[in-house]
Amino acid sequence: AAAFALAAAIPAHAKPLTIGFSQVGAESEWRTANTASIKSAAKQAGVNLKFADAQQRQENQVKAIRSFIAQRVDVIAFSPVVESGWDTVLREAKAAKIPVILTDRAVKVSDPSLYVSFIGSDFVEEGRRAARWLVEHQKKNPNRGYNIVELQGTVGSAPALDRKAGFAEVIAGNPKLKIIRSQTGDFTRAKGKEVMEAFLKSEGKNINVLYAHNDDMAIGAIQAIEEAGLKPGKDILVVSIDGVKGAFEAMLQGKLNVTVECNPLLGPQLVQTAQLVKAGKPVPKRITVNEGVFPAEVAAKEFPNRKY
Ligand code: GYE
Repeated sequence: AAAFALAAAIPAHAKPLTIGFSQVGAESEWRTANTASIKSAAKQAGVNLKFADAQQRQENQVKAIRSFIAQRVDVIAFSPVVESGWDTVLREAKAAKIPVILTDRAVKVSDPSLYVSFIGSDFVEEGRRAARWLVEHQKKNPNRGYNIVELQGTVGSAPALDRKAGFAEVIAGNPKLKIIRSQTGDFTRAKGKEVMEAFLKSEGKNINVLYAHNDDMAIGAIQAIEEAGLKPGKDILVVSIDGVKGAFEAMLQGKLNVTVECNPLLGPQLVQTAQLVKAGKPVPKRITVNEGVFPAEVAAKEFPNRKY
């Protein structure tokens, strides 16, 4: 936070900063809020933002980054759709002396100097928080076992890998909590519904809990559960991540049990970090975001405060 105070020291009359930003896509409510936050923060700060939507494809992001290099933008920022496969293009950016800021999702690279900063949530912790809610719930019904189906996010993405790992870590060693099926729903409502339909077909009433890596997949799955004649939130507990408005609405209807917050409003931090980098000031290598957990019981009270 201390580093951000310096942003005010950057003269307003300096040549406007150009940021090239490659977004993952428009796959979820979270993503829509994230895009809006970045666009409005750039506008407010008088930043020239070149925005490219990758439609969830790494090859489109690589192309966008190469085009930002060719245009000689001041700073490249992107939310990497998957974790691996970035070394080559990031080396090209480094050779062109254009600093790279990661937002939202992390990368696995051999050389950490290929990016200056990563601004985003701790996805492993989010997975742990989701599982901790379930562990607490199970304690109230200690003799019962819970069969869990898991809807994973985009294959190879940091939030899917980390949310899976964090959840697994907390339920490990608890024989009452068992993941019986796990498949990707690509972070979308449509896929979440489709995969949940398949889970219900093969497992039927064996399913006690749905753990979805994001709210959109949970909302799609809730539809599938209802169409199968079961009550989401009761016959099948539903646990998900993000904390978008749609999740709060589902909680108010008793169809979702808990959402773990993942804050998409990263725009102001991104713009400030880019300004500091451009001014040659030091920035933290890792910038995290403060987040909460919202069980259904607090949904009515919290709903009016939600910004996304
Ligand atoms: O949880 C999901 C989105 O990367 C944290 O991507 C983000 C995730 C978010 O599609 O809804």
